[in-house]
Amino acid sequence: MKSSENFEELLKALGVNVFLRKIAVAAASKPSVEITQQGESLSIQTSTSVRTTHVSFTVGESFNEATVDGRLCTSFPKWETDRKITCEQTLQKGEGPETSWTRELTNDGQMILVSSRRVVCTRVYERD
Ligand code: RET
Ligand code: NA
Repeated sequence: MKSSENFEELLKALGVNVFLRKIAVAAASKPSVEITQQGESLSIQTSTSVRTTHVSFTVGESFNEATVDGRLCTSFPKWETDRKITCEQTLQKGEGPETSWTRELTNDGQMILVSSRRVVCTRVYERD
């Protein structure tokens, strides 16, 4: 990861308390992300010292994942352009904030992840 903006602010907007936020922010500063793609199907594993998530999905089909603050949600990924996926999330239980993410590959080989719930968190990754 090359840069990260507003990650803590996003967790705050999601209601994560300051103690857990500090732990999450420290861990999320050194993520390791492994993405594999076969056609319309992607597999994304994001690892940190305190939390590792793994999602597999096909663009155009809903799937289950967790929001940045760890709540189960149903996600619907679609192509916004041929290099960008937009994904809207709906919580599986209870009322909650509307969250979404986008992932985009730039022409110079970066991957830009944007996560939001009104607050917009932008994280830029480069290939290892
Ligand atoms: C939660 C809940 C409270 C406790 C902890 C958390 C940790 C979250 C982390 C998220 C990392 C996200 C990344 C995203 C993509 O770049 C779920 C907020 C410890 C570590 C790396
Ligand atoms: Na993020």
